[in-house]
Parts: sequence; C-alpha cells; structure tokens
Amino acid sequence: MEDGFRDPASIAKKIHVPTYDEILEKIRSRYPRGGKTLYEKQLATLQKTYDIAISKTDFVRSLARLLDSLHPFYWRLIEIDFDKDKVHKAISCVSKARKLASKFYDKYRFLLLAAEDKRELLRVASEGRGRILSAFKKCRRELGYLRDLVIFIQKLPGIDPSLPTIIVAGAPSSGKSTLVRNVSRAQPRVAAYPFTTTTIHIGHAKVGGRVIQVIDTPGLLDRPVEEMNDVERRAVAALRELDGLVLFLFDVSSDAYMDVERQFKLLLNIIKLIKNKNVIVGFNKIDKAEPSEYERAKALVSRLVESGAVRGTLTLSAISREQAARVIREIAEEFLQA
Ligand SMILES: Nc1nc2c(ncn2[C@@H]2O[C@H](COP(=O)(O)OP(=O)(O)OP(=O)(O)O)[C@@H](O)[C@H]2O)c(=O)[nH]1
Ligand SMILES: [Mg+2]
Repeated sequence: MEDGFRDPASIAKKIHVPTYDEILEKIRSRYPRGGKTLYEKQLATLQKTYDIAISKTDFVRSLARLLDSLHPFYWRLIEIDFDKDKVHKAISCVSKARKLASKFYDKYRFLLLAAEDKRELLRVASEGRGRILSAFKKCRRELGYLRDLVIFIQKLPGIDPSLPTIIVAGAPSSGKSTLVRNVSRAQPRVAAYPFTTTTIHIGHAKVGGRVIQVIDTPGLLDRPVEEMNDVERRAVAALRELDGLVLFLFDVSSDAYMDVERQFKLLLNIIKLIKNKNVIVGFNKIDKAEPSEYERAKALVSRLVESGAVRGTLTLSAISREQAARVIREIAEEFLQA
C-alpha cells in the first residue's frame, strides 16, 4: 500500500468505545484518597468523576472525524449493517453528555464552595457526581451501538483509492476468489459451492514495478438491486463506489451455477450499475468449457464489445496461477496505465 494511505480499519483499531458500566467502574475504582478537608476531598472526587467520564468518551471526537472522512464505499458497507441516522444520533448523544457534564462540573464546583455545612457539602457532592453520571447513562444504548460500529470498522477491508484497481465480479462460483488468490497473497476462501464469499477481500498483485489492487466480491444473482440480500449488496457497494476496472468472470463450464443467458443478463445489470467504468469479460474455466456454451457466451458478449459497453474479452482458467497472472498483467498493461 502506498505511503500516506491509512485505511479506516487501522484508525478504528486505535479507538476504544467504553460501555457505560466500564466508565462507571473506572470512576469507582479511582476515588482519590487524601485531601485535607472534607471540602477538598469532595471536590477531588467530583473532579475525578468528571475527568474520567470525559477522557473515556474522548473517542467520540476521533470517531466523528473518521466517519466524516470515510469514502462512500465504506459508508455503503456500513449502511448494510448499521443505520446511518442512528449512528449520528448516538454520536450526538455522547457529545451532548460531555457538554452537559462540563456544565454540571462547573455548577457543582461552585455549589461545593458555597455549601454551608457538612451535610449540605455531602449532598451537593453526591448530587453533582450523580448528574454527571446520569448524563452518560442516558447514552448507554448509544455507547453499545458505537462500540459495535467501531468493531465493524476495524474489520473493513483496506482499500487504497489511489491504487489502480480491478474489481472482480460475476455469478456465484464463477472463480472470482480463485483468481484473486492466484495473483496475490490474499486468501479468500474457495469452494465448490456457490455463495462462498460473503464480503469484500483485497489482494495486491505486482505487475512490473506496480501494485494493482484486485478486489474479490461476493457472487451476484441476475436480479434487481432492490431484491438483493446483504451479501450481494456488498458486491454492489464495490461495483458502484470504487474507481477501477471491472473484470466480469463468465463461467463457461458445463456445470456453471448460472446458465449463459442468466450470466449475460447479470453482465447487463452490472454494466447499468457501474455507469462509466470499463468492463472486461473473462471467460473462465476454459479447461472444462462446454464448447457450445462457450460459443454462445462469446456471441452474446461480442455484441457488447461492438457497442463499446465491454472494452475487451479474455479467456482463462483461473485455477492456473500462470493464466491468472497473465490476465491481470494484460489488463494492467492495456487499461491501467500509470
Ligand atoms: N476447472 C476449473 N475450476 C475452477 C476454475 N476457477 C475456479 N474453479 C473452481 O470453481 C469453484 C468456485 O470457485 P471460487 O473461486 O470459490 O468461485 P467464486 O466466484 O469466488 O464463488 P463465490 O464466492 O461463491 O461467488 C471452486 O471449486 C474452484 O476450484 C477454473 O478455471 N477451472
Ligand atoms: Mg468467492
């Protein structure tokens, strides 16, 4: 990955969102000892309560910054599992609690000073601590939500928008993960059954001196986006939001999961979805191709090549490392000029 690029996952790994109980526990374990007078003791306790609550919720500033700077692709992925509105409400709940805590801290510091006797001093001190804590207690659920969000972001794939990118897409079981495994050190699972890949995986392939980002996506069915499930939506997020070239793997084997017509329909859907990105079609599994299927697929796709909707075609067996590498090299040299 290039210098200067910091993916959200590594930023999120430095963010810790505490639960409300964690904040409480920390405060309780840290009541300060010492202090000469009762007033000093109570003031120190109030201050500790405030300081710990504020420092424990400092994460909200770096989290808000991180969310503001997120590439739309990441937002698309996040929105599959989280409600953006709820995320923003949770952030604002914690921010408001911090402001409120600071007001209470100022107010009760003054009230402590003004307390006339021991009883009042103790009452004011306990009320002040209680109000600071209750400001955060109101965000109990929100803290949990943000904690889940940060853990989710910690696992997001690190996509560098500045690197030349090939997005590998296609029907289930068409060989996408096989290809990505064979050109990079990425290890997406490969299996003989469909829907093996459920999320986005990134591989980095070296072509000449250049690093090409190769993105494995979950398999898609030939249905409208509105009818897609969460797993398919992750592929759509990559196809729609990332800059790059799309390599559509067309499975021409006799036991392809989807027949030629359905895969062709899927290809048309993808072309509509991605608007101006270049598309290359790779006819895959040529080692066990059904000749008539392969010919039919080629005939259908050639019309798209003529119309300019598809920039070119290739034929390969992704299970062959050598062929997988050749395909990425050819695409990089022809379409991903530096
Ligand atoms: N014979 C042959 N088998 C292949 C080739 N490419 C992939 N396969 C096999 O096809 C099956 C599916 O491969 P995957 O790479 O998991 O396919 P995928 O497109 O990632 O599948 P999903 O993640 O489920 O969408 C596996 O059994 C692979 O070994 C190929 O070129 N030739
Ligand atoms: Mg896969």
